[in-house]
Amino acid sequence: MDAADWFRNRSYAYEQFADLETLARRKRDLSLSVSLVLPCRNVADTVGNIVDEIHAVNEKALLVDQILAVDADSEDGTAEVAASHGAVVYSENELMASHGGAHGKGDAMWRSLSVARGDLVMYVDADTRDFKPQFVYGILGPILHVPQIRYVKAAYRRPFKKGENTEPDGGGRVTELSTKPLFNLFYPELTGFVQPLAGEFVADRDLFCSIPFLTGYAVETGVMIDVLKKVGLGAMAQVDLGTRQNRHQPLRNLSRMSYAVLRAVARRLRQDGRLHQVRDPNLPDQLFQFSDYLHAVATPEGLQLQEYVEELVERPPINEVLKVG
Ligand SMILES: Nc1nc2c(ncn2[C@@H]2O[C@H](COP(=O)(O)OP(=O)(O)OP(=O)(O)O)[C@@H](O)[C@H]2O)c(=O)[nH]1
Ligand SMILES: [Mg+2]
Repeated sequence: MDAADWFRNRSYAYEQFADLETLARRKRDLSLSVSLVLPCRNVADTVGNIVDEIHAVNEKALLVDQILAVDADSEDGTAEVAASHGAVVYSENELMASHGGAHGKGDAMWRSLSVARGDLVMYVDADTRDFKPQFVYGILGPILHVPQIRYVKAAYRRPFKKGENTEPDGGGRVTELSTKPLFNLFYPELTGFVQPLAGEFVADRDLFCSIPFLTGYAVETGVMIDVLKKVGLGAMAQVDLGTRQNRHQPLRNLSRMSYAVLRAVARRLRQDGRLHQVRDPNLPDQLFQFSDYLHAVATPEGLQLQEYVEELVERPPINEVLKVG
């Protein structure tokens, strides 16, 4: 299965799973429980509403059995807010404490597996401002309904808000400028993902417990590559959730976040021996024969996989050309 086939067969829309009763029945029939993990660092302003929305979904149909907030000992009262709305709160530093202090987001997610009891574990970023019910049921839809699927990633449009102005697709700068180009070059199987860095994704706990987790902001990149290696592209899926608005970080912070993504890819490339298989459409013997740049995007009309031909011509040193002529 190449990326284009995968995109056609494994992209879903949340509306397909909006019948919560059916989804909950399916979950009961399969005897599956679900843990939802919220990695939290200074999200007192958003986490309460997110936990409320999860409870609201549960009142319609029981989809989430355990709501965990794993907090970076935030100073803004995140832990108190999350607890008062009914999440079970852990400090990231008290979990797996023998491993020392936690190293950022990825470590918090890894440590949460020591207390997440669910057969399915779902991670959800806690800085979403416009959290909607489909962030819960949409992501669970494909993994509950399609037996081959073991990992589901969120897809959405990401508006960029500055003051009064909103750019509908201006968010997700690290994704667009680092992750997608890197995947095109080194992990072309993954180019069909619209939001490869989305913090909203689910898998069975056995899968998460059998792969390494990179710490900090390298976690999503590492999990994508390691899940691909473990279960193959056919067991992965994405679901369009509409739009997602979150807090924006300053460009300067994104430089370091990009570096984390690059390091994750570089480390796996070396381990996988893929450096010698770099996908360059101008060279023969390609692993994947599709056009040069695959760009997966979310649009008001749904998810699209756009293809661009990017010429990269290498001119010889001009001395060599001029002296012949
Ligand atoms: N426990 C814990 N959570 C963290 C840490 N860093 C970030 N988070 C949480 O992880 C989620 C995503 O982190 P963000 O900093 O928003 O990173 P991002 O979503 O990749 O980046 P943006 O696109 O700029 O939002 C949020 O819920 C954060 O509060 C950390 O060190 N520890
Ligand atoms: Mg965020």
